[in-house]
Amino acid sequence: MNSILQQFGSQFQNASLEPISGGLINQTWKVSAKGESFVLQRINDTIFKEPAKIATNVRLLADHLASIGSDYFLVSPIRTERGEELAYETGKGYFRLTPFVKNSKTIQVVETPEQAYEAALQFGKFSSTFSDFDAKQLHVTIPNFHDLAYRYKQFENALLTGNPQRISACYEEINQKRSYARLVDEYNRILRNPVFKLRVTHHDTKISNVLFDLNNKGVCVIDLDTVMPGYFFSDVGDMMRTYLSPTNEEETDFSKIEVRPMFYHAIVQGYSEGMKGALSIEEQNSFFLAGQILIYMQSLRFLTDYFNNDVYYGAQFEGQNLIRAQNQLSLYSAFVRARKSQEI
Ligand code: GN1
Ligand code: MG
Repeated sequence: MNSILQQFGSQFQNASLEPISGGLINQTWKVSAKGESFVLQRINDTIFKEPAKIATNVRLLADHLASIGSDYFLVSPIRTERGEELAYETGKGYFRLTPFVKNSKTIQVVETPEQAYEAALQFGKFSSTFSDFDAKQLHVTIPNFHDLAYRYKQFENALLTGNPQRISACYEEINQKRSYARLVDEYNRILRNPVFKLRVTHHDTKISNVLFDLNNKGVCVIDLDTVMPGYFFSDVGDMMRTYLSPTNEEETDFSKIEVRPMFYHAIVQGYSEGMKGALSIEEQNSFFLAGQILIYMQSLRFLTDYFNNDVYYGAQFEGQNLIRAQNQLSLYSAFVRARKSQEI
């Protein structure tokens, strides 16, 4: 990676790199150079087909903050010596460098409702900070990313064109997915209803995308690759999907999957506060639906990828994406059970 780092200046000559694990899509390293720390990320350009759009989006947001004199903390990329927001090298791809925010940390698992509250507050603040910015100005970095109708179509297509052995062994999962297809109608209903507003939306609200300070207060959100015009259900729903259970999508022992009601209420409270009254009544009444849509969508995406021979998410072992899909279905059931018993 050293030739990439050189593009950012001679101070990186003897830089050391340490991989940071986490995401399924991009690769990330912590870089130390001359006593300072940075984060280097290789953008997966099979998935983000036009990485320059990400950089443009971050610049548009930063310009907007400057124009309104906001002190909102947006982690912007460091430019190369040639003034570019991305370093590129044939065969290696696109890289971005950002400062490592001092005295900050990330967490991998949500252990307390306070953490869920802090994160939700940050994601709410992020959207509400840009309430005077026309979200439609942002580039769409991944087309149809959280479009449930499109994801459902991809799933039905995979049933026609995917791996026949894998498909024929998944009779039950396929039926389950189809039995929840009414969520696609609910999703379409949201899109048609103007009380659900198009806003600057993060689209990847997992806990490791929030920086915390050393007193465990949220500082800001990071990983702005999927910041696009979107709807509240994406950010709220993905928090439900990733904060409610102490397990994540890799858990193979489904008996450990549970929905922790206090964490649900912490998300609702934190996000509502962060949005500073911008949510419509209908949006406020749709927190549960947001969770349903996102959990279901992720399960569909994993199963679709399993049928498509793991081309999108990859797999470290045979059947990994099937397990992820089943895990998310099991989370979906726990989520609905918690609602029925009025815990959430
Ligand atoms: C991907 O790479 P990561 O973990 O930030 C995916 C999300 C999924 C998530 C599931 C661009 O995010 O939509 O929810 O995996 N991002 C993309 O773990 O597809
Ligand atoms: Mg991400």
